[in-house]
Amino acid sequence: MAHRWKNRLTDKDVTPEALWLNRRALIGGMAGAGLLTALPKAAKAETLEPNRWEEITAYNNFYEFGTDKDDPARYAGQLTVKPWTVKIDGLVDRPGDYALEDILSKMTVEERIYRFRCVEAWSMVIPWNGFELADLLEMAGVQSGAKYVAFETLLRPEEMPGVRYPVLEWPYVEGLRLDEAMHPLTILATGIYGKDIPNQNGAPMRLVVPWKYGFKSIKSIVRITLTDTQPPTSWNKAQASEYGFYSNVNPEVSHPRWSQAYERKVGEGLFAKKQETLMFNGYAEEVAGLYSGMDLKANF
Ligand SMILES: Nc1nc2c(c(=O)[nH]1)N[C@H]1C(S)=C(S)[C@@H](COP(=O)(O)O)O[C@H]1N2
Ligand SMILES: [Mo]
Repeated sequence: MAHRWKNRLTDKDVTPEALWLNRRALIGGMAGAGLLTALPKAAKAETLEPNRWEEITAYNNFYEFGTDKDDPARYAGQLTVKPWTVKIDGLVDRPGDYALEDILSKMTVEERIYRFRCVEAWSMVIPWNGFELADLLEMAGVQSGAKYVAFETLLRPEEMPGVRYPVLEWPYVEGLRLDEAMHPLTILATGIYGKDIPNQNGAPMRLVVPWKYGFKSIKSIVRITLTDTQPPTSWNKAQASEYGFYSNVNPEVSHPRWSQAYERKVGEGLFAKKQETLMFNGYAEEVAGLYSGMDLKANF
């Protein structure tokens, strides 16, 4: 299917692969703000010693494999990603279990380049391979009553040591409004830097929504449900005052405990000048229209 979006970024903008591979170490040098510090106290106390949390905030991002800094890389290798099926259900004409191989045989998988925020404070430009979510939704036939799309990650305790701990409610879930889901910038990624996506990055298929904070990009998706009501999301369930449904990158709306107005480029070092975070992560031209008339401070 023809892509409807023109890339403005070039090869020169892409974060060198070596820097991407080492980003955990680079980012880990920074103390302080991070997503997981926001977890309810009860969850923290039950599962981890307090002195570990600084580390966790800076390093981890696939909690099904654990919250230690190198757990995802260490344990995600054991995840069985072939064969893989995605259940598409709810308000669709053709509900069912779709085999990823069948889906891919009908899609044009292209290398797309996005400017992408990681761990909510660092910017990178990542070349993802994937296809538009809209193409898959059209394959399933979206019914007229559908207003939202709900996503669910695999929950397979034998292969996911982290789900023993109630750091989040499992399975990990996310959601988009239907118009966000149908936007050409919203992709299902199956590759990165021209290779299969590594398990710890969400193999074999993860969402990428480049104008939203990183946690909206749900990994290892097994179910996509079209609904008429706004679906729950994992981070909103964990801490509603800090993580809203929309989670659009917005320098004007601070996280309750830290500013989100500035970011650093991965690889430029801790003492490099921070750059201003761009509205919608630099994609305002493409996506601002989706939110016209909405109060983005209330709908954060
Ligand atoms: N299923 C699942 N998806 C997830 C997460 C997770 O813990 N489980 N972490 C999210 C967070 S907080 C971030 S920042 C991104 C990180 O993606 P990356 O590892 O490709 O940088 O994945 C998101 N998707
Ligand atoms: Mo994150």
